[in-house]
Amino acid sequence: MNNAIRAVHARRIWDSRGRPTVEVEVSLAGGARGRGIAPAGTSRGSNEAVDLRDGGDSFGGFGVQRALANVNGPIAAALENIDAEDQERVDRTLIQLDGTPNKSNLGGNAIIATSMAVLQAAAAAHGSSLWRYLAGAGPTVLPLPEIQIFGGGAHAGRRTDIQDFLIMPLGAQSFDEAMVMAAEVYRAAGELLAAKGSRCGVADEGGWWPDFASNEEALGMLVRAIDKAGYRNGEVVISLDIAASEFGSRGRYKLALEKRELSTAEWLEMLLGWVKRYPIVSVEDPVAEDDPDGMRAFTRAVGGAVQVVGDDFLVTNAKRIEDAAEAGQCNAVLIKPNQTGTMTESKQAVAAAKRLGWGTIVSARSGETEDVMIAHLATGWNAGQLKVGSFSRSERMAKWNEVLRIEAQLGAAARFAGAGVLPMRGKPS
Ligand code: 2PG
Ligand code: MG
Repeated sequence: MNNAIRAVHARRIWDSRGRPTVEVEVSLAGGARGRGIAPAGTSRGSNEAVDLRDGGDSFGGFGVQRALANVNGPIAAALENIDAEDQERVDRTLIQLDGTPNKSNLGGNAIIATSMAVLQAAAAAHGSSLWRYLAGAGPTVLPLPEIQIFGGGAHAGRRTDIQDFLIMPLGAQSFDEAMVMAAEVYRAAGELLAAKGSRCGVADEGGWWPDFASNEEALGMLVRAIDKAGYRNGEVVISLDIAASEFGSRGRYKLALEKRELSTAEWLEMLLGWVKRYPIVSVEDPVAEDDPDGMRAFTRAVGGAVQVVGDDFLVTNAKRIEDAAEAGQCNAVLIKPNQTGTMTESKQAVAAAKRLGWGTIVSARSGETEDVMIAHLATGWNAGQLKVGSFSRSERMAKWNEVLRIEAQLGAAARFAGAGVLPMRGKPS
């Protein structure tokens, strides 16, 4: 059998924050090879798969020697001779071998890198690009991008409480045009910040690291940047990743920048005021992961006019997505493969969300590498949306650039996901 797994090998490489991470190479009997690299989050949900780190003094405790040993030892032995095209069997084997609900035994980093590498090897054996292998005969749209302009929260020394101030180029007709719009807004925002003397470099995902006096000041500046770049009437709109678990718990929200502590009701009132006053079409993790009532209240209050995305709240888990839908929480999900730990479980999360008519956004992590796999997952799974960070730093640009290559491969058949992929009624203005 040409697609039988012959060898699985892990090595230590380094991520965009200069921390160790796990790279896995898989080779098949017929000679095809695939590579997977584990990304790493900072603002993590407490129900995510857990990375295995060595602890101790080296690399701030982020070493991955134990995770590498797990791949090169038990994982390699368990996968030998399994058909790489049978991804479900591969992932089931990994899950059973680990034996914990959060993959903490072998390590989420060891498992996701292996699962990714097997999928890449299977696509290579087919002689196809990964996106084409995944899409098969199904429909494919090039994803609507969410591009970070200002980085804050845990990715920028908590300079703002809100983590990501992003844009969505709803007026673009193609992915190529979407990138042009992102470039212009990113540049305009940088110029405005520099003129004000508050540009302090870039944050972990490449967005400008700002010096603002309040969270709302960032929103005002973003609107000015969109205007300065020449976009009008909803051509470019705003998306926020609040990442509220980073500053809220047990119904209390501590806005360090504004030296205020709010109850869930007060916090939601503030957030809903922003939604009313600014062209915001998408809000991710508006409340903390331990505030399901707050999530329901926010989802109900925006009444289908805004995409409400669960990240820490749903952790790419099909069951959590179904339960949240039942409870009236969220209408979209962020898909981060390393939150759940395998390709199969990630795909199941996409399928569950699609069945519900939800938005699906494939997302990078704040710790990334040159790996461009998520560009292929977003397209091949027909997710409709892609979030990879900002418009600088090569670990981000590599992914945007890869979608441009996929768009070119599709040629005349390329279809760009416009506002229609958002799970709301009609086009927001
Ligand atoms: C998020 C991600 C990416 P992290 O919260 O959506 O922006 O951050 O990878 O640190 O969890
Ligand atoms: Mg998030």
